[in-house]
Amino acid sequence: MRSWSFPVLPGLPGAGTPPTLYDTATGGAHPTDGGRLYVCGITPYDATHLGHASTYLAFDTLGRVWRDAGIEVAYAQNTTDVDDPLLERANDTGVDWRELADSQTDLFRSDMEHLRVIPPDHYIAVTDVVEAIGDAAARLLATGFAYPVDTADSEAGDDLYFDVDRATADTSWHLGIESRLDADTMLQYFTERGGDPDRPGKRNVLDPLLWRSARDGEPSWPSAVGDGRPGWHIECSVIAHDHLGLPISVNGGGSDLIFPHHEMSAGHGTALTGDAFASHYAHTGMVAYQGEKMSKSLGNLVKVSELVTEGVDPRAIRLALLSHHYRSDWEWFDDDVFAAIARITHWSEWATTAVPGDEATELLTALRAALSDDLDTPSAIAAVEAAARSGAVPTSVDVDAVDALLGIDLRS
Ligand code: 5CA
Ligand code: ZN
Repeated sequence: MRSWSFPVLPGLPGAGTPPTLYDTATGGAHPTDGGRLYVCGITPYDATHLGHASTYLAFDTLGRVWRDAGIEVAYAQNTTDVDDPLLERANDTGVDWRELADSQTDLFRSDMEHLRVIPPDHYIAVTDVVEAIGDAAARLLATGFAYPVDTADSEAGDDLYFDVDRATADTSWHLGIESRLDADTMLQYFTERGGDPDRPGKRNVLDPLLWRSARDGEPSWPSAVGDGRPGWHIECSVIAHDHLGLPISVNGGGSDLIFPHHEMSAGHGTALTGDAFASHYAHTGMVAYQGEKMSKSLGNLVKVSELVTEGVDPRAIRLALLSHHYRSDWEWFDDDVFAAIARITHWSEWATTAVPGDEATELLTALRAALSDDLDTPSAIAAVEAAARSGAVPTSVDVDAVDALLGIDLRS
C-alpha cells in the first residue's frame, strides 16, 4: 500500500551513538540489536489523534537516531483495515467499511506528512495480506497450535483459536514472556481489549481468536482455512515475519498493546517459526485529554488534522508532543500548543542567525547523548532551548541537527 513522502533529512558530521531502549519484556534498558522495526498501525475508523501521533513520533525518533548512528533501518507498519470496531462504526454511520478505512488512512498519511514522520518501508493493509494470514492459520492448525471452536451460527464454519497452553509447553514462548503480568491482570486486559474469555469451547479463557469464519453481513475472504477474516494479533505476526524476518529488533506500539496484543503476536510468530518474535518490546505512554485516555471509543479526541486546519504550525504540534518522554503517561491541555508555537518562533529567529559550519557542535553532541539514552526528547529539547537562549551564534550544523534528530525544520 502507498505510504507517504519522505521528509528531507540533512546529513550531520560524524555519527551518533547506537541507542539503548527500555524493553518491556526485561524491565530494563539495553542496546537495540539492529534496525528492523515493526510498529502497530492504526485501525482507520477515525482520524489520527494526538495519542496516535505521539506514539508514531516516538518510533520516528528511534528511526532518526538509528540512521544517525549508521544503522540500516527497515520499518514495517500495518493498518488494521478490517476489524470489529471499524465494521461497527461503518454500520452505525451507514458508510461502506472500505470507504471509511480508505478515507481515514488517507487522513493518517497526510497527518504523518504534516508531522514530518519518516514513512515505513512497508505499509501493509491487512486486507491485502489475508491469503498469507489464512496460510499461517492453516500451519498453526496443522501443527496443533490452533484448534477449531464451534460457532452458534449453523451456517458458519468453525472459528479458530490459538492454544496458549500448547505454545507455552512446546515453544520458547510462554504466556507472560513479554508482559510479565499476573493471571488476574491478564484476564482483566484480555476482557477489556477485545478478548472473549467466556466463549464456550475454548481450552484456556485467554486463548485468542486466530480466524473468524464468515458470517452474514460481514466481509470475508476465501483462505486455506475456509472463508472468513483474520483475528487481530496474527496480522502483525505475519506482516512482521514476511517483511522484516524474525526476530525483529523492536516491536513497538502504545502501552495499551502490551497485553494481549504484543504477547499473542509474539506467541503466533514463535509457534510459526520457532524463533523469538522480537529482541525488544517498546511501549509508549498513553496521552489523556479531559482526564481520560484519549481514545476513539470515548470520543475525547484532539485530532492532528483539525489543529492543522485551524492553522496551527505542525512543527509546534510535533514539539509539544516530543516535550514529554515517550514512556510517560501525560495529559494534553489546549494551551500546550501556544507554548510550543512561541518556542518555534523563538528557535526560528535563532536559526536565522546561523553561520555556515561543518564541524560537530556542542548542541549536536548533547542531542545525540540525550536521544541515544532511551530517546530522551525532553532533555534534547532543553538542550536546544539552552542554546537558543545562550546568545552564542549557532552554526548550520546546529540547525541541521534539530531537523535531522528532532524532525523540526527551523528554516521553513
Ligand atoms: N491497529 C491496532 C494495532 S495492530 C491499534 O491498536 N490501532 S489504534 O488505532 O487503536 O492505535 C494505533 C496506535 O496508537 C497503537 O500503537 C496504540 O497503542 C496507540 N495509541 C492509541 N491511543 C493512544 C493514546 N491515547 N496515547 C498514546 N498512544 C495511543
Ligand atoms: Zn499490531
